[in-house]
Parts: sequence; C-alpha cells; structure tokens
Amino acid sequence: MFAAVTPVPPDAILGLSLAYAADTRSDKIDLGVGVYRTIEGETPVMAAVKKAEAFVIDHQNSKRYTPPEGAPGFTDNILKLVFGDADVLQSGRAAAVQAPGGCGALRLAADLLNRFGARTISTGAPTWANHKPLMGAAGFDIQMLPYYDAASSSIDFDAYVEAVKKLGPSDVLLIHNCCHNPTGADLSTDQIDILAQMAKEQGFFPLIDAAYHGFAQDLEKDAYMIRAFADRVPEVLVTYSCSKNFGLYRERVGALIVVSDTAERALAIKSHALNIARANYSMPPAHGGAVVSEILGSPELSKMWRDELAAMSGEVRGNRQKLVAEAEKAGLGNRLSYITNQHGMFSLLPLNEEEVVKMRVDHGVYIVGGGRINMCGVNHTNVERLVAAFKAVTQS
Ligand code: PLP
Ligand code: TYF
Repeated sequence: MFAAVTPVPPDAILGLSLAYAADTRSDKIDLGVGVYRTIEGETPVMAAVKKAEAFVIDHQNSKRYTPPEGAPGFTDNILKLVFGDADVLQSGRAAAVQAPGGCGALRLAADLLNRFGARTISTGAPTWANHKPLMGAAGFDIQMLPYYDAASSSIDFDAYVEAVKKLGPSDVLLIHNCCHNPTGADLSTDQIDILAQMAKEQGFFPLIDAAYHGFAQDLEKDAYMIRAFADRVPEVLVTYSCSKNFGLYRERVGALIVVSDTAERALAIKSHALNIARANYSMPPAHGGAVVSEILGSPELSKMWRDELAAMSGEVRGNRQKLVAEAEKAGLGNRLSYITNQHGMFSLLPLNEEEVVKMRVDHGVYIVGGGRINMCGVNHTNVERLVAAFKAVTQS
C-alpha cells in the first residue's frame, strides 16, 4: 500500500516553533505560532479555567460518551456569548454544535457547504495558511480575492468589494471575524455593514471564522460582524474557537454555529452537521467544552474570565504601541505606525522572504513566512533588538 510513500512537509507555522526550540541562542525572539504569551514567554492556564477544571474534575463521576452536540450547556452558553440578547437567539434562528477546535468547526462547515452544493469558497488574500488545506480536504479550491494592500499596509476595500460583487448564491465568502490572521487588518463596522448588505442582495453565503473573540477590542465589539450578518441575511455559518480566548488550545474546543431563516431549518442544518461529525469522529472531546460551559454558566467565573481576557488583549495592544514607539525612536519614522491601527496577535512586517530568513538566521528572530509576527512575543526586553534586526535586514 505505502511502498511509494514520500513524506509531506510539516505545518509551516508549527514547524517554526520546533526550529525556535532547537535554537541555542539566548537572545532569540519567538514571533511565530499564534499563542498568547506573557513577557516571560509562558502561556499560563487562565485562573478561571483552573477553577472550572477543578470543579469539573471533582464533579465528574463517569467517562460515558458526551452527547454528539457536546458538553451539556456548552452550545447554549456559546450562543449567548456570541449573540447576547439579539433577536436571532430569541427566535431560535441560531443553533450550534461543539467541534474539535476552530479547525474542526471549519472542516464541518466546509463539508456541510459541500453537501448542499456550494460551488466556490472565496476569501481575502492573504489568509491563514490552514484555510486552504482545511477547505481543500472538503473538496474546495479556495479562491483568493484582493484584500490586504502590502504597499499601504491596509485593506484595499474598493478592490475587495469589486471582487465580492462577482459572487452569487452558490458562492461562499469566508470572512475573518476580527484579529485577521495574518494581517491584523480588520474590517470596520461600516465596511461590515456594506458587506452584509451585499450578501443580502447578491445571495452569497457568509462563513465567518471567529478564532479571536474578545482579543481585538472586547467581547461585545468583537461580536459586531456576526450579529450584523445574522440580522441582515437569512443564513450564516460561524466557526468559533475557544483556543485563544479561553487559552484552551490543546483541549480542542470550538463550535460550529448555524444561523438560518427559521428555527426549524436551523435545527435541520444542525442535524446535518452532527451527521457529518458522526461520519468523522462521532463526538467532540468533553473536557474543554465542560470547562467553557462551567465558566460561562457561573457569574463569578465569567467575570474572572472576562477580566483575564481583557488583560491579555490589553497587553497585546500595549506591545503594538511599544513596537511602533521603538521604530520611531530608531529613526524609521512612521514606517511601522500602521501596527497600532491593527488588531489581535498578528501583523505583517514589510519583509520579503529573503529578509524573513535573514531575520531568523542572522538575528534569531522567528517570523512566519510572508512576514507575520505574533505581537505577544514583542516586549520591553526585546523590542530594541527586534527593531535593530528589522533595520539591519531592510537597509542592507
Ligand atoms: N481560524 C483562524 C484564523 C485561526 O488563526 C485559528 C487558529 O488559532 C483557527 C481558525 C483555529 O483554531 P483552533 O483549531 O486551534 O481552535
Ligand atoms: O496561525 C496560528 O499561528 C494559529 C495556531 O495548524 C495554529 O492559528 C497554527 C497552525 C495550525 C493550527 C493552529
């Protein structure tokens, strides 16, 4: 069977973490994989998560299978977190299933869209490197639309809209909810409104990838896109990840949220999502979902979690300011000032591939191909060296 097998390359982003770990330089800087890190370079378990885990383990008296839709209470709590008091929830137009991380939710979404005859999936360029393989495995060849303009380090919204105008009812538009990966360049609320109106008029299908809810501004503001689309168009899919905002990365917890025009249809679509999950892995892992459910179901733990999340995202915003201030101090003028207008963990540095390699090899600065940096890795102990390395590779 496997006589002719040859290895495939590992995931480029995860591979970079391995290369960083193997580097013996003490002043190396990790700006790679999208994981929150403290100034000490740690990714601690959130205090609210620790408390919820203790409760969950203490009260767990069986390892029976969980229901296919996930840990009890998980989907209801996620729907409340995402939609608040919005009418879409009151009317039953929204339903959800727990999924193994945002990746699992993306794959479920792609299989579901494929089952119902979607023809294309388009998204703005560049996009997260995993979108192509995830959608590709479900049979889609993802189409790239103009989005980020590298010359101005901002969204070319006119070019994006021109491309979106060509989409019709059998086309899917994959949109990053916030904290765009890899550019950090998010759509404004006005731009979201324009897109939602276009979806309504043209009938293309919105698929919203929400992997950083609460990491851009706050939980309310970061829900704007999902609520705007759910309000204005009959059908939306949202792939939700709890990896970043709950720090539950390895527990693999997320959700596929289905919005339809009627409660009855939402439940029917959900039944197909469960059917697809059954054909792949039957039910999601229980622990992460139980922990999220415990946190969101408890006012005390919820407050604790919200405060911790706000502190994390505030810290990342602070790191953006540090980088821009240091660049100005180092004589780069406003070359990097766009970084404080962007959101979340990532931004692109204006570096070509050769310069990205030089940053790593000559300066021990680990940056994802394309120039993506994780702002969590920038802090007052390394920002001067980082900017000096950037200057050295771009001015040599
Ligand atoms: N979508 C985007 C844009 C991401 O950056 C990520 C990674 O964190 C995911 C989805 C999925 O994350 P996970 O499967 O770890 O929940
Ligand atoms: O883009 C990132 O760094 C995160 C983490 O296969 C990630 O989204 C990277 C690769 C991968 C899964 C998650």
